[in-house]
Amino acid sequence: MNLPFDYDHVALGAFGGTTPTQTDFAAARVVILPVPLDRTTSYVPGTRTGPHEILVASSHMELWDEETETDVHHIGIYTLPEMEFPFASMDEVVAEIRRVSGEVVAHGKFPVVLGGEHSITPPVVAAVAERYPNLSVLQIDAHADLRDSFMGTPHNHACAMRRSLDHATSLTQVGIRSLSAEEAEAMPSLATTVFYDHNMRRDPAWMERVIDSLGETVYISIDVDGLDPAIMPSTGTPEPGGLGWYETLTLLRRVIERKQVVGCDVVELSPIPGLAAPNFLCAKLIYKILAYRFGADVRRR
Ligand SMILES: [Mn+2]
Repeated sequence: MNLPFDYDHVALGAFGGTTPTQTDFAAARVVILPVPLDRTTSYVPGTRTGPHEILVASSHMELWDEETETDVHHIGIYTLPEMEFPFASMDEVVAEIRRVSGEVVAHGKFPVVLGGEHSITPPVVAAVAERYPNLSVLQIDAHADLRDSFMGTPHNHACAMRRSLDHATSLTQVGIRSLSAEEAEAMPSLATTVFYDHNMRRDPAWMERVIDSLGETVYISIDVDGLDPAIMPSTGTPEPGGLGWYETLTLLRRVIERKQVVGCDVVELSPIPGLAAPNFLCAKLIYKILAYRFGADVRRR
């Protein structure tokens, strides 16, 4: 691996499989960063294998996207080896994720971070906000994740969005259907706009309101438990309700068309052995985001 920065983690396959020859880092527009962190999950563990299973599933995707009529992998998608953190404290883990994602962003790449638990998001948001000030975060999630600390640490996955707000200018939360009284009380004093799942069901204009709540520059964080567990059962803290597949795609496409989206993550996949569909959903979701974001650039070539 020939990288312009210091990187010492574990080797793995490439997003999209071997069909698109892995471009070199310098030529790639998109960099996939797999972060199999599974430290603070509170219910069902298993996010450690999430990035691996997304990459495996991605090697079985058709690379032609019929909706945008593009082969978006031509923009160059470079997959970094999995990050590993033996014996590191959460403070050290967070610092290393921030350092590496900062290098990716500093080289002008669009980062796609694969989780792993949601606590990987704040250091990525910190790194992205350093390059793009006034950053808005769009979070798709069942949970508010606004606790100031949980189970003795401010880096718990239940604090992911509270920590992200240390770096982002605003937060828009979509699909929320689980939070504590403490979080509900804190909300009015935080720079967040919340779209509760039950309200979205009664408001045909909710997507427009989401777009209106965002600034011009947006980072997207997708906790897969934001989706309906009927299509996404492979997650540690599932909640009934949530977004459907096409609803999710429509929202993402509209946001990407109207805003400057500068990076994203897909987190909290906790693969169930023998159940491929949710893993494949994650791979496809990422490829769709890239098709919406970079499809026009491929068509112009
Ligand atoms: Mn969640």
